Amino acid sequence: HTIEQLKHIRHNVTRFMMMYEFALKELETKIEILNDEFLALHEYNPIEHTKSRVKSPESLMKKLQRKGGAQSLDEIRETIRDIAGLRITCSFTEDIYWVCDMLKNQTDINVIEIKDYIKEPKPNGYRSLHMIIQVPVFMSDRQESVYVEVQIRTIAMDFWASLEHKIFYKYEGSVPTQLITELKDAADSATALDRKMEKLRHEIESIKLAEHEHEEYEFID
Ligand code: 0O2
Repeated sequence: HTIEQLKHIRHNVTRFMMMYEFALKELETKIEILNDEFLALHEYNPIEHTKSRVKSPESLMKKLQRKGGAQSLDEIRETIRDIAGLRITCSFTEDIYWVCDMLKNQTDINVIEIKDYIKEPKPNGYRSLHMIIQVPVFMSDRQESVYVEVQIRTIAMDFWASLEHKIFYKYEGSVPTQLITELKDAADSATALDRKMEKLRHEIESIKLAEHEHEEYEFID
């Protein structure tokens, strides 16, 4: 390649990666609006926190190799749909489906795929709701539909997944059987905790409702 050609490639790659940063910025604002609105109306935060990342070039190259490579940036874009990732952590499992529905309802968002690893956890115990969506990004000379992978989980699911991820990498994929069993056991405990917390939440809500009805009754008297 000549210097000019290399400059051109670099320019295109920079623009390509920037597109994912923009898509994440847009999506994060959308999530913030939903959360703030919900907080104002219900005095409650369905989202604990969010974390976004653009895949590192090393990790992108590895995944591309696994998928058989690509000839152009357009091909990379279609093959690797998690270059931009947003992880949303909620307190309760119910909130996960609320966030998912809210994203589905946004008319400028295209939902491409949903994988529900909560209803059907992975054999190792991994739970999370994954969505592949397309977000429109408006730039000076064009509009792009950008793929983003959204992972929505509870705090317990996130705690488990981050530990499992570390262990998986430490053992480079070949985790000892004993650890696999213990991890599965921990995943079951995380599921039980999520159920327990949701049950408590419902109990607290019904107490609040009863108090509210009682106050109204006194007011009418
Ligand atoms: P990283 O480093 O988190 O980005 P794909 O490989 O994406 O084409 P797949 O495997 O069907 O197809 O995608 P899936 O199941 O939606 O999972 C993609 C991402 O979910 C992973 O990204 C992880 O972030 C997370 N994930 C999936 N399974 C597990 C699991 O068993 N344990 C943990 N800790 N995370 C999981 P990457 O690219 O693998 O890694």
